[in-house]
Amino acid sequence: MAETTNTIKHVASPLARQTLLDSSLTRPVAGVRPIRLLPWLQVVKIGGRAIMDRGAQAIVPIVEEIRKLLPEHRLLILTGAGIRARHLYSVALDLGLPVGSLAPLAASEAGQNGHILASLLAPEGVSYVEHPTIANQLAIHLAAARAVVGSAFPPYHHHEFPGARIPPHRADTGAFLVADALGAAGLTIVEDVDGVYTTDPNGPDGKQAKLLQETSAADLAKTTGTLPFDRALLEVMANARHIERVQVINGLVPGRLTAALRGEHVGTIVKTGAQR
Ligand code: GWN
Ligand code: ATP
Repeated sequence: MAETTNTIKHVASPLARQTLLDSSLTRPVAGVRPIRLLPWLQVVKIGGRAIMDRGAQAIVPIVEEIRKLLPEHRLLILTGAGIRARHLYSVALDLGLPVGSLAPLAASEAGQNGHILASLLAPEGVSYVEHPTIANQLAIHLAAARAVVGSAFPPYHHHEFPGARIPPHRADTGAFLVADALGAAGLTIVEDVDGVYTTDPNGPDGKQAKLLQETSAADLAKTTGTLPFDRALLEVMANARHIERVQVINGLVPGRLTAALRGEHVGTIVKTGAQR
């Protein structure tokens, strides 16, 4: 056999020879906190049903408020899907479509709301940016503009978890996932109620509903009632790496978003599992 000179450079890697399935082995390498990609970014999730579906009466004031906030903050504004997705779910479920088919259909409604919002902020240099742009080119867009708008839905598509027929990871979860992955300064969830209550304030027991000033993902996970955001968000919050708290606020009250972005406590603060 011909003699060969082996010139391959062996790069030492502590994970090269071991299984990725044993966390006690991977922890020394994978257990460190990831860097913050955009530590100055504020992420704002605008409710599809809570704000966008109400049309001009709710959208115009929030657009005015965002416009005034632009000199103070650099924003990733993400929109939820709203009522059109609810209609879509009922038609598609009636036809027997699987959750992986429903997820992108509902996501497209979140995108439509984003396009609407971005159009109104266009004079300020704000544009709608696509999912791949959020993934790879957010920094350049935010170097050119104070804010961009995108869809809050995560682009899971046919990779959506099959545990339920309605996609469990919707706009609130998508907004949190991207905020935490970017190591953003904060996430504010804009609803049509003052925050998280002990029970749905618009439900049959609404009179007994009490506003929670502060709570945690761990405490909410022990409850079984409804929440003003996706329940799957609690599980994602438990494993957060950067975002330590999320504030849920009422976007129908002028000034609440401005105050929340200035760090004031004007809604419900939900603590996550992320530690300093
Ligand atoms: O279409 O409004 O992005 O930003 O989940 O995928 O269903 O897509 O399947 O860049 O990739 O409808 O076309 O649509 O909302 O998601 O986008 O206009 O491949 O800019 O083409 O990850 O916007 O859209 O719906 O967000 O949430 O072309 Mo839309 Mo959404 Mo646009 Mo996006 Mo999905 Mo793309 Mo995507 Mo699809
Ligand atoms: P999307 O962005 O997905 O379209 P959204 O966030 O705009 O949706 P909903 O998903 O309807 O809107 O969530 C807000 C609603 O949640 C409130 O109007 C309220 O009636 C309801 N809700 C249910 N349970 C609670 C709770 N425990 N506390 C506060 N609100 C609750």
